[in-house]
Amino acid sequence: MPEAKPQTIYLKNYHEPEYLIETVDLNFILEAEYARVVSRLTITHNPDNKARNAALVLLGEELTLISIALNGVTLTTSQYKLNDESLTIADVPQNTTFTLAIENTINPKANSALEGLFVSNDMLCTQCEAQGFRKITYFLDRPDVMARFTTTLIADKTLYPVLLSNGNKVAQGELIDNRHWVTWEDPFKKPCYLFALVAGQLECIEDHFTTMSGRDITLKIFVEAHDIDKCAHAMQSLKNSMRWDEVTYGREYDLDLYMIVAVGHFNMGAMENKGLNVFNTKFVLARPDTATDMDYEHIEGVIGHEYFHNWTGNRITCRDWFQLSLKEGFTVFRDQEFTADQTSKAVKRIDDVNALRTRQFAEDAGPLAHPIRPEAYIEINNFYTLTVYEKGAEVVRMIRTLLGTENFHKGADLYFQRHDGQAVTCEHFVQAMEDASNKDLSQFRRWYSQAGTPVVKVEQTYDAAKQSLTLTLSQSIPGQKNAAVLHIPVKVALFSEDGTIMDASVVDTVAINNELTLELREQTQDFIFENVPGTPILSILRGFSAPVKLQMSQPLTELAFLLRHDNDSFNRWEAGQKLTASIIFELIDTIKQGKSLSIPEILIDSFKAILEQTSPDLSYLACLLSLPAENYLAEQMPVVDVEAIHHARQFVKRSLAAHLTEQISALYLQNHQQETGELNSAAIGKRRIKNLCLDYLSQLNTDDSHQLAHNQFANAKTMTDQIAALGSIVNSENPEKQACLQQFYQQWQDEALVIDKWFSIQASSTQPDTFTVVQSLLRHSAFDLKNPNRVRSLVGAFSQANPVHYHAKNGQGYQFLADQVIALNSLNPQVASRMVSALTQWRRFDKQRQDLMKQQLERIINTDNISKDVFEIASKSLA
Ligand code: TYR
Repeated sequence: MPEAKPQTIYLKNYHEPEYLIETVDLNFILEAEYARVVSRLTITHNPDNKARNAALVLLGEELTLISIALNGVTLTTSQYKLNDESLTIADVPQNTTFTLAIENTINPKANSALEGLFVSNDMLCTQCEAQGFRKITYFLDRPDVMARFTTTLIADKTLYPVLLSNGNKVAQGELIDNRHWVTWEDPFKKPCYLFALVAGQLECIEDHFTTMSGRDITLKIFVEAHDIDKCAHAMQSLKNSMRWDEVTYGREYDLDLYMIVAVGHFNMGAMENKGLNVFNTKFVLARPDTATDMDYEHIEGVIGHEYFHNWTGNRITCRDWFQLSLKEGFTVFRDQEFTADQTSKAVKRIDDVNALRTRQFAEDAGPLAHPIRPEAYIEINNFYTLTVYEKGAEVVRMIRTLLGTENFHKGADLYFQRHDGQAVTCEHFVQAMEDASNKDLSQFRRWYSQAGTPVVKVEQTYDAAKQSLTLTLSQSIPGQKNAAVLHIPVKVALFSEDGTIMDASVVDTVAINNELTLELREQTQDFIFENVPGTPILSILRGFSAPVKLQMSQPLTELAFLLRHDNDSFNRWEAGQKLTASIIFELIDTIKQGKSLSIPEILIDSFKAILEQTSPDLSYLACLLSLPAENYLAEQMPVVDVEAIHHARQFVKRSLAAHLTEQISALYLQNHQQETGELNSAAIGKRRIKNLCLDYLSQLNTDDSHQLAHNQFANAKTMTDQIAALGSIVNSENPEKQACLQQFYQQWQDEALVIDKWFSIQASSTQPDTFTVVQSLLRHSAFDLKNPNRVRSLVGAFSQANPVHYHAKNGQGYQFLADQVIALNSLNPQVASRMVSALTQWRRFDKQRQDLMKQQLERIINTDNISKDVFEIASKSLA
């Protein structure tokens, strides 16, 4: 247990700040093991807060205080109170602005939590969201206190030739003793979580962007010297993002300089600090031979995400951390649409829904379920969740669906116009959408306060005499007491047997190209379709129009029909997923009865038809040919049977490969022959489908399939091809396995991000020796518990992407994970608590596994000095 019982913070207790900070003048003397901070604040009593004479409470953690002066007069120790979390000054002026000068020191090198000021390789950098600024100096560390920052950095010229902070560089100079200084000024008010500084030996690439109003912006990407040849894609992505936000949302960049710095040690993906984004190297560095096509796509997506935050997050920020989805949900929605426009809309939607359904749905059904606007937290870092981000984005998407694109953009414009420069709430966002469109969103607002994934049950009755179809939709949220009745947009189309769409209508419902958006607002509601000439085949929840689970029975023949004919790219894919999933579930039953397995013709025929099809979007065809993930299948079982899922799914994969070897091989060759290593979407599509074919073929474990994988590995022009081949080799009985792994390591030992792949491919292997391999990788000289990317690539991959081995019956996987969590707890609580997530779903498993997982959770909770982060996740999951 932690020493004092961790406190819970509630949304209902929000109150306005008593004091406001107008300006912040920061002065840093930087060394790796010792940084001195002088902070001069101008402070006023907040006129909006009626309480007078409140003490001034500044938050600060892990700081060594040297001195405080109020209006130039040094305070004696009796004039303030200091504890582990705050500095309180009881008596401060109420009617005038006053200044406070605080001097303190910190030790960046000792900071393995990577929050506040820390060291990555040899550079110094900061991470302040959510509450890291208080580890730099004493402050009103809350997002509704917005101030203007000026920052001066002083450091050794040789060790730290580059000194960066937010805004514009306004002055610089040299000092004696080989030191230099730079002053940065950020003209925009911002909350302290958007503060950043970076100091180090960095190289940069530079480019320019002309904004829609003709302003010239300098763009710079800073990296360590040996990475300078891997920045071009990030730069292009930044320019694409800037243009896209102008064209799509009419938003222009506001400073003259935009900087991105890539750091090797980072807890999350990236951070949108004003004018100075700090990125995990994973989302910046790319060269065709070191990064996969997916890496390229993710880099563009994350660069876009952080860039879009400049308006949705920085210019307009959150009033308090409960409103996190205000900036993150909206910004994820924006980056999803950006990527969709840059790549394939169909594939992007499928990838996003896949991620949502396998991971967010599990979170929303488990002990840590929370609404996209949570009501309570112990540690806010635990609420950077899939729910706040991904479900938050789905909620924004539903608003667009309900309002229509045009009204949605009017709403966005109104939101920007009303709230620029403010710290606001989710309610302000919905209000702007409502005001701009006149659409009543009162019931829709419940999505912000209701946790859990709704189940929508679908029943249909066709009346041939009346030529009408009655669709009965009912909603419920399993596991949530007194669940609210939500306002759910359900897009529907009806198909005739000949594959054409029917021209049916529903009263008061607009149809666009014969697609209707039904608005489900009741617990149970009938929708009557008129003008339905024959029994229709229903395509429902098109485009995944709401984050819900559908409950309906649809015969395999109808699913196969939709897989052939649906003109909604999402639902066409979805039909294939449902078809395959129901076959896998039947096989699971067969396994349990101990009978022998066989694969139905309908699946082989459907796959054969897709394999023989041509399409300009090969990435999409690859999605159609992909089986549902094990985690997604697990989501749908009352008691997860990891082994049966794995075996049934593998059986399907192997059988398809065996029955369709000829077609799959042909498709492979056809798309492999002219591999040029290009990065356009046609070339990416070819690689995606080709590597899927390779994966199928390697299930056959024949000499031919081994040879094919090995050839691709040895001659690969891109990392996409090399790692796909290595994956196939590692997951089969390929005799070249050890040699390839060794060769890959030799080839890439100096590229940290590639070595991460080397770890994770082994950690997620389904081969029988995986656990032993994982244990030995933990002792590998390249493994480092202090590097979050490395931890995720080994511990994360094993516990989150390797269900069969992680859930081994004897509990060794759970124990392994708990050991790592306990070791990480004192080094990096944020990463430790993320790793606990693989234990939180224990209720989903059989009794024996439940007990083993609970034991490990209890062991974790009883660790000495358990962090708030880990304590909150572990204790809530046992409650
Ligand atoms: N705001 C960041 C984003 O773009 C996420 C983030 C949060 C990054 C906390 C770091 C961190 O410590 O999503």
